[in-house]
Order: sequence, then C-alpha cells, then structure tokens
Amino acid sequence: MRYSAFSLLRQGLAGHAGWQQAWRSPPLQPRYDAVVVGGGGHGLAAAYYLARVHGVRRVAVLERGWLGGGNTGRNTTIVRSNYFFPESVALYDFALRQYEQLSEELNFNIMLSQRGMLCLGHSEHDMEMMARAVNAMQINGIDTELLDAAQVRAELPLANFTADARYPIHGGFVQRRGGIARHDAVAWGYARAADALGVDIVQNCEVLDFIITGGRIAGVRTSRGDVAAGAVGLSPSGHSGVLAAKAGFRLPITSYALQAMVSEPVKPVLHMVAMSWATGMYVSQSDKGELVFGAGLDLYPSYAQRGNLPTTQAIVAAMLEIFPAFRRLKMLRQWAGIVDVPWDYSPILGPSPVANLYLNCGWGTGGFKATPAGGYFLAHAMATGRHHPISAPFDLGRFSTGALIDEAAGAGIAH
Ligand code: FAD
Ligand code: PYC
Repeated sequence: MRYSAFSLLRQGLAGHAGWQQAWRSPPLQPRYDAVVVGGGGHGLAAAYYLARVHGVRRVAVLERGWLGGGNTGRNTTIVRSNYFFPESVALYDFALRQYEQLSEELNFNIMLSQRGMLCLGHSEHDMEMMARAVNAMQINGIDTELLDAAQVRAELPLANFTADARYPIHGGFVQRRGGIARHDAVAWGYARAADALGVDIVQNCEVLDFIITGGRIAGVRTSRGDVAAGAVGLSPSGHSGVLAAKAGFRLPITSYALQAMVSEPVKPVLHMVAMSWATGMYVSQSDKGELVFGAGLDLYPSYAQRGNLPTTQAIVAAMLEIFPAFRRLKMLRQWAGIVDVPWDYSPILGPSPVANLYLNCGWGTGGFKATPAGGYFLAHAMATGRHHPISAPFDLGRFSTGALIDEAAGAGIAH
C-alpha cells in the first residue's frame, strides 16, 4: 500500500485503523516443525533463516511480551567486529557483513551508519594494550587503526585534551566499519520478512516449561497451551538461565543489569561512536540528535530491570569529564536491560544437553551487533542438528574442555 502526505494525515487522525499490518497475528498452532523462544532480533532472525535458507515450513516465534521489547529495544545500537580472538572475529564479522547488506535483503531500512567506532586510551598502559589488540585484529583481517592523540583530536574535537584532564587522552584505535544501526528496524525487518515466508509470530505467549520425553524435546508448555515441536531454539537473552533450569540443566552465566541513557536532542556534535575502556563510558549521537550513552555492568547480579543509581552517576560523571561541553545538556531517560554474561564473555551457541533443544544465549553486553549471526547459526543448528563451522567454538562444551574464548576486553565495555 502506498501513502501520500494527505493519506498519512488522514490515517493519523483515524488512529491508523486502515494501515496494513507489517506482520500477521496468527493463532498459536498445536504443532510446529521448529519453535523459537524469544521475539527479539535474534529469535526473529533465526525464524527468518529457518524459512529462507533451510526451507523449514512450519516455524513459530513465541514471545512473552512484544517484539523487540527485550534487549533488542534497549540497546545502544553499536555494531562492530573488533574482537581479539580469531573465533570471535569470524563470528562478529560474519554479522557485520550481513548487516552491510541487510536493508537490501529485507527490503527494510535498518539505518546502518558505519560512522566508525573509536576507543580512547587514557594512559600509556591503555595504549600498549590497544597496540596489541590492533595487531591481533589486523592479523585477523579487521579494519582497525591505532591513532595518536592528535588523530583522536581531529575526530573528536569536543573531547577534553587539556593537560590536567581527569582522563587524559593519549590516543586510541578505530574500526571505521563500526557504527550504529536502528535496533527496532532490525527486529521489524526480520519480523516482516519472516512473516512473509509464513512464519507464525505469536506475541503475549510465554514459554513456561518444556515437554521432554526420553531426553528429547517434544514441545513447549506456554501461557496459551501446549505446542508440539520437532526442534526448539532458545533466544531469550536475559532469561536463558531461567529457561535452561526448566529444561533441567545449568548454564555458566551470571545475569546483570546493563544501563543506558539519552540526553535531549541537539544538532550534530559527535560524528563517531566514542568508547572509553577505562571508565566503561561510551557515547554516540542518534539520528534524532540525542546523545545515547551507557555504562559497564551494574556491580552485582540482578533481574531488576532498572539499574542502580551509583552506576548512572559514575557514567554521567565520566562522560562529562571526557566531553565537558555535554554538561549543558539535560538527561531525558535512563533504563536497563538484563544481560546474561558467560564466564568467558563469549556467547553460548548450538546443541544443549537436551536433544533437539538448541542454544543462542549468553550474548552479554554485546549481542545486538551479532543479531544476524545469532539468528543464522541458531537456524543452522535447528535445521541440521549440527554446528555451522563458525559457531562450533562457541559450543557449551567449551566449559568442560577448557577451550574458553576469553573476550573480557574485546566485549568492549567494563565488566
Ligand atoms: P532480546 O531482544 O532480549 O529478546 C529476547 C526475548 O525473549 C525478549 O523479547 C523476551 O521477552 C523473550 N523471552 C524471555 N523469556 C521468554 C519466555 N519464557 N517465553 C517467551 N519469550 C521469552 N549489544 C551490542 O552489540 N551493541 C550495543 O551497543 C549494545 N548496547 C546495549 C545496551 C544496553 C543498555 C543493553 C541492556 C544491552 C546492550 N547490548 C548491546 C546487548 C544487546 O542488547 C543484546 O545482546 C541483544 O539485544 C540480544 O538480543 P536477543 O534477541 O537475543 O534478546
Ligand atoms: O558491544 O559494542 C558493544 C557495546 C557497546 C555498549 C554496549 N555494548
């Protein structure tokens, strides 16, 4: 359906009653070939790839709230692939390459803006660690560059370069292909494309338990009744520990609140994403003009989705030390999401201890950038019963074998 300016106005006045739905609201069926738990970006992407790449016909996404109402709608939209280990680079750069063509593939503008992401070094020690990280990333084929203080100043003229700055800027490093993408659009684009391929997206449908017979998944019990399923995929973000416990196993994760905030909108003042490893502060400017900024994890495990005031204060203070001009802005909103952080800060993907139940969890503070990869590899595992070669190192078994992928630093913000 096409809309003229006049018809847009008429629709607005009529409460949008005549607008075409972007996806259906189908009734829950008693049986599906594949059920994905969680209607965030990852779950919706998994359903899309199940239908498009693997031709699985009867697929459902079950979401207990509304699409993208979890961390997909709460994150600060940073995309990048500047990780330390080759396994991580393969994973996150796969995702970034998908993002680079996703608007075209989904015919939905995800507003990808590869404006570059710059990490600040505040000491000689920071610079030495960054030199090592950049070397490792370049060996893995990632577009990173080490910058001296003058080069950082050319990119971030509003940052505090005075000699007595609390967080002096010695230099930094940049990934120019990094940037931001519109988080809602990623979820909605995948939802619309999955729906068009026949996927049932069922909102307000909570998975309460699993039906397991002889160690094999047979279906899920939901707030709308039981559903039989050939394969079940878990993409529940901050609730993976809760769901794993219902399926009878434990995950090596800890759940924390992660906070973010926005300022009132202003004209363009910041053309890159800036991140300060040492303080845990990062900031970018949205297309609306708001400064979107955030923090490292709150200090103790919690399922309270609002975050603690000391973290808010510390991060606002760090931002104002690094960008003193932002003192003049009002803060509009603060919020948090619950993130599941594995012991090595890398995601947990692939088969679970229950046959035909597959995992896509533990994305911690950094899974938005990985949405296409999480979805793609979950779909691969659900359709084939096996890992894709890129997801294999992220198997749950690494916590038994000791083959951990410790991305505590590469995950980007303070842990
Ligand atoms: P979600 O979007 O949370 O989707 C999971 C869904 O599962 C939810 O909608 C939830 O309602 C549903 N669900 C849970 N339990 C059940 C159940 N029992 N039955 C049915 N449905 C269920 N990552 C980045 O890469 N870049 C960033 O800049 C970034 N910034 C962040 C800032 C903040 C403040 C936060 C909180 C996170 C940030 N992240 C970032 C992390 C990122 O948001 C997540 O890793 C990512 O969004 C996870 O996507 P998802 O689809 O797996 O999860
Ligand atoms: O993973 O880049 C990231 C990130 C930034 C803020 C939160 N996560």
